Amino acid sequence: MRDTFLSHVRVFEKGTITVMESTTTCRICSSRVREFVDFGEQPLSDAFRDPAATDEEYFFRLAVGVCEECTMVQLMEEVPRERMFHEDYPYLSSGSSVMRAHFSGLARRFLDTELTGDDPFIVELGCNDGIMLGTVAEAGVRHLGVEPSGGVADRAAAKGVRVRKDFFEAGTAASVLAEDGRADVIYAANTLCHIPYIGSVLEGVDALLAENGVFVFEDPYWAEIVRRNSFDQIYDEHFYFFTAHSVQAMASRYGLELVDVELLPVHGGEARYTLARAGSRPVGASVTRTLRAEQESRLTDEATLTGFATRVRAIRDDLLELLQGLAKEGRKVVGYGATAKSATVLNYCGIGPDLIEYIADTTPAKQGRLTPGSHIPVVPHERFAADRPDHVLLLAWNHAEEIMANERGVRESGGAWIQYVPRVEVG
Ligand code: DWN
Ligand code: SAH
Repeated sequence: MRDTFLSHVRVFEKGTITVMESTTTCRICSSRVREFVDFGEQPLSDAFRDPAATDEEYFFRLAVGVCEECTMVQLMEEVPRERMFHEDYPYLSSGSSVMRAHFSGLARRFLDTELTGDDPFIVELGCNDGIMLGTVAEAGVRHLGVEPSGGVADRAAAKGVRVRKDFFEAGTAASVLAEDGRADVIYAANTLCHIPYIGSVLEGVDALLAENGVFVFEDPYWAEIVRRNSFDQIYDEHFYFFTAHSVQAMASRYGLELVDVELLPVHGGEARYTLARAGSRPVGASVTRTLRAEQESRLTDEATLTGFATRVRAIRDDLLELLQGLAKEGRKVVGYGATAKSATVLNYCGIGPDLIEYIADTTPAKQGRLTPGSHIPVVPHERFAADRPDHVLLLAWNHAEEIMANERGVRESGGAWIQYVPRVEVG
């Protein structure tokens, strides 16, 4: 059996072998991290491959552990950030109308409640294509997006958003402070959980945040991942899986306090945390309520975590059995949504082009490419609309309502959707 506390993993890079040591101590508090689920060797989730490429793919060991002290759930191993976030990072936040409404609504809320002073200033980490800051820019309010992925940052700039192409960390915060002064709001959606060096981010927040400012971030909520068995939220880019407990413990190490928690329906269940300087704002009832609920559901107890790992293995077996059965019957099975999440499902279950003919996706940078590791062709939506597949594996299940409404044709032509969270279902 693998020694989970002192594990080493081999990473093959273009013919040379690099030995990387896997994380064994908590990135927040340096205590011991206990591993509870292992998805094996996985590729970079957003590294959609040119079919003509001949270089070897990068793999790392995807496993998750929990800190025995501060309860932060985190990956055992870190992928270097430049491998994931670069000029060609393909994910476009604005690809979903539900998400566009979600973020413009939040921008308007910030404008009405937090950005009301003389010359307010908001900073967003990971602004992507400007899905949130576009509304702030339209309102003429001072803002800055900090976004390391050049291509998506350019799209934000084209919407009139002021962007700095950079990773946010303590050094970036110091330079933003020198140029623009303190921020009334620092915001990050689906980004803070992507940053293993979170201590540097929180030091940066401490330096940059106005005295009565707020640091607001939203990310997949660990309680929902456990409840829905949504194990595919676990992939290279998602390094942390927050709870109110772990966020509260983390905040207090940097002079910050958790003052509000809001549960969100998007992306399969997220939580939005608001931090303020300790003592600067009243702590809302939502904090106590969420902490109590987390305690009652024993979110990070051994039994909960082993139960989760067991259910994940069962989903893998059921999904594989279903797809193999359909292949034997000669059914036409395709996928929908070449998500980052799908890398975990496809590679963990061993699903390739023999079981899924192609995956339809609206993102131009993914089309014509192969999915990382599993090498399933990604095709434009038009091909999917013209075909009449028997079954469609919904890999973007977090957008199920939106997609199924747009793609009524699947059922109307006698086809069926396959879902795998919270369990394998066809219908
Ligand atoms: O945290 C992250 C989230 C916010 O976005 C990033 N690490 C990466 C990315 O994760 P993902 O790729 O799993 O996100 P989505 O939003 O589930 O991706 C949806 C995919 O489906 C996109 O490639 C676009 C595509 N899509 C489509 O083809 N038709 C989406 C919709 C709504 C559609 O109608
Ligand atoms: N906020 C968007 C994008 C999420 S994808 C949304 O919710 O849809 C994660 C984004 O974080 C990517 O665009 C990536 O380039 C960016 N990112 C990764 N590390 C970062 C860092 N250290 N600072 C700022 N952005 C970062």
